[in-house]
Parts: sequence; C-alpha cells; structure tokens
Amino acid sequence: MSDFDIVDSTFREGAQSPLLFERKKFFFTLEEKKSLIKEMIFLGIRRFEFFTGIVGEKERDDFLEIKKFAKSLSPEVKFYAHCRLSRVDIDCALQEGFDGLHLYLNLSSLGKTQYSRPVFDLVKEAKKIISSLRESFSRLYLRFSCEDAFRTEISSIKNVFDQIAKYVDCFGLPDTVGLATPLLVKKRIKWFKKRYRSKLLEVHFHNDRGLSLINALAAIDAGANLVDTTIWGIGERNGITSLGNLLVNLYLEKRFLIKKFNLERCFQVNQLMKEILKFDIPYGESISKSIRTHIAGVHQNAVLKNKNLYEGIPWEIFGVKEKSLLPSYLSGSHFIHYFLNQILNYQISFDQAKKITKIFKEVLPKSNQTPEELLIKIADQYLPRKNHYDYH
Ligand code: HCA
Ligand code: CU
Repeated sequence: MSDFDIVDSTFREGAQSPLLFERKKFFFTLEEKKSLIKEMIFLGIRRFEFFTGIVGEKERDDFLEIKKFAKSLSPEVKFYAHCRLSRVDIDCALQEGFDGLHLYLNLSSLGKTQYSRPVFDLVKEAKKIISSLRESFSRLYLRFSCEDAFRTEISSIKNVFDQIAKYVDCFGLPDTVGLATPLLVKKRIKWFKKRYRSKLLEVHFHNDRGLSLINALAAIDAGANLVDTTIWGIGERNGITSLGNLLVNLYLEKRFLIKKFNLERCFQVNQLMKEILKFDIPYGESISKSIRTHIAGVHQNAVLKNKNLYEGIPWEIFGVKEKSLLPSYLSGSHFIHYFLNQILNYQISFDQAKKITKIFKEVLPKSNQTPEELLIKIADQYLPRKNHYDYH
C-alpha cells in the first residue's frame, strides 16, 4: 500500500452533520449515495467508511448495493465498517462483507464515564476480540482507534496500543472534539511513529476550532498515512477536514502524495453535493465558483488583463473552469464595457460605457432588479445588440 491515502467518511461522519438536518435532508437516498460515490471514485478515492447495518436496515441494504456498484467501477475500492468494540457490530460488518473494520474505544479520562466497566476490563476485552479476529480472518484489514486521542493521556494510549499492536494493520488517532493544535499533533505523531514503526496511522480531525485542515497537514507532515475527510468537511458539529481543501493544500505543498488523484473532478464532487442538498457550497470551501468570481471594479479590471493578479491558484486544475465577473455597484466603466461588449454582445463605445455605468450606478440602489437585469435594461435603451443570447 502506498504511504498516503484519503479515507472518505461522507456517508458515516458526514451523515452525522447538523447541516443536513438544517436542509431537512435526514438521509441520503441510495441514488444520491451512488452518484456521490461514483464522482469520488472518478476523483481517485478508493477507501470509504460506512456504518454497518446495526444502525438500520436502510443502511445495510444501501451498503450492499453500493458495494456492488462501486467495485464494478473500480475493483480497488475498499469499504471499512465503523464499529464499536462489540460482537454485534463486528458480526454485522463481517456478514455484510466489509473489507476492513474501523474499531474504536474512548479511553480518555472523560470517555471512561461512557462505559460501565473499568478500563482494565475494556482493554482486556479489546485484546481478546481483536486477537481472535486476527486469528480467524488473517487478511481482514483491522484498524483500532483511541477516540479523543489528543485529550487522552499517552500512557493510556500506549497501554492499549502495545497490547494489540501485533494484531492490527493500522491505529487511529482521532481528534474527536477538535481541540488539537498542529504542534500537539506533530508531537503525538512523532511519538507514535517512533514506537509503532511498522503500523499505519490514520488521523481524523474535527473542526471545532477551525483547525481541522491545518491539523491534517501537520499530521501528514509528521508521517500520518491515512486522513479522514468528507465532501465539504461535513460531519458531527461543524465537521472534519474537507476533501477538496485538503487536496488543494496537498497540491500546493506535497504534490507527490496525490499523483493518483484526478483533481479536475473536485469541482464536480462539490457541485453534486450542492445539487443534492440544494444549498450553496459553503464559503470555507476553496473549490467553488465563488473562488473565481470577481466583484470589485479594481479586481475585475485586473483579472481581465491577467487572471493571476487576483487568482493565486490555478483553479482550472480542480475543475473550476470559468471565471465569473459580476456587474455590481462596485464595477467601473472598463468592466461594464467589457461585460456588455464581450459577454452580452452589444456594440458599445467607451464613451457609451461611461454613460451607461453612471446611470447604472445611480439607479441600482433604488432598483428591485438584479444588477444584470438592470444593466441589460439600460443597455437596451441605448445600444443595439449584435445578437441576443443568454450569457449564463
Ligand atoms: C464518532 C467519533 C469519531 C470516530 C473516529 C474514529 C471521532 O462519531 O463515532 O473512528 O477514528 O471523531 O472520534 O468520528
Ligand atoms: Cu469524528
């Protein structure tokens, strides 16, 4: 396996997002899941985390269908089951034919209150379950993660990891409450890599402090092998690291890690989520039309001459092909000339553009029309059009 990969958790962590509830989207339909997963496979994602059927029959039926569908698109696709360390969850995942298990336990001082048994007992049970799984299924991918790993004392993590290291392929260090900082992340990962040299490490960062992206980058820098992401970063509370934002940053910082990804598909993945949720791509997402939309007159004039002046990243690479320049109260006559002539196909001189800009700016604050509608209305009074067409 390569040194680095992304694990998509849109249908597990993402399904826990309040944003979906705000949109009255209480679950993704099977067709929506299939279309999203198809786009992600085209983008190059090969690892997906799902709930098991223990959460409900729809989840199980959808998963079985999606597994068939995804593997027909790419036989390399792997599905990992989000499992409590309990026989019921594990048996359910095994029956459904997952490629691996994502097992987790909370051993932080707070987490201990979650369980009715002492830690000693939990660790003993974890070892028993995981070692017997390894014995029965020598090729099943096993990941064990210590929930809330950045608030858990290293000694507790060490205690459980040491006991099960020989049975698992991968350990997980999730920042369950989004409190970690890049410095702490690097420190813990360096410790981990030194102690468990041969083990893969998966990380998972919540965004409570707005640090989920920078923490993921710090973790990769320190040697993490797998990073959990979701489309738009949706997830419990305000989510986790966003798939698109992580790829943009790895493109800029560590391109060699993401050679296998077909970055041009990023925009389509984000757009598809927008269509499904009927909700604009959030502003915190880099890959959207807004990233190439210019409103201020100074910016509009500048990008007409050279887009790099106000666009620092080659967004075409991520599939954002069109720049969009919107006539606004802030536009100047150069831009209005360009917009009417080049985009809307009016015959217009620079003097006429000046006059129209003046009227446009005077009337716009009092008008109920959109800036485009108003501009067209004014232009139609003064100018001939070569031929009409819809510029959108
Ligand atoms: C959860 C918590 C989790 C688990 C991550 C993991 C977290 O919703 O069950 O399995 O590594 O943030 O700790 O998402
Ligand atoms: Cu989480």
